[in-house]
Amino acid sequence: MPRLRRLVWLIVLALAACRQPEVPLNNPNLQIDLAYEPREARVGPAELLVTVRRADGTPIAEAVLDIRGDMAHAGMVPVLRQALTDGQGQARVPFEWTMGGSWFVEVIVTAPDGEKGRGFFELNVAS
Ligand SMILES: [Cu+2]
Repeated sequence: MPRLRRLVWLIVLALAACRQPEVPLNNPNLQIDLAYEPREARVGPAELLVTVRRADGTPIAEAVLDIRGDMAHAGMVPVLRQALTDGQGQARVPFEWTMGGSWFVEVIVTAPDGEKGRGFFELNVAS
């Protein structure tokens, strides 16, 4: 029995080590906005417009964006993109809605000073 318990602990520790540290949702220091074109999302190519600002509205340039678009149901291949914000704190990111239905877009932002924030957006994509 002690040996089994030790094995279980090792597995628990290994899983904990693998998990990425949770990035805070809606960090007030990193205001993340998402818009997209076409403005009425439908299946096909699209463009995401991500804007990142400080709480006082100052744009954050050269922030790294890790973007993941996925659907509410299981089994989809997520649409992953990386981008960097410009001097206006904006990035235009070529994207694609690969299926109609309920989507979410998660944007993890890493500012140049290392601060992180996460934005989470839900939308419906027409077929
Ligand atoms: Cu789907």
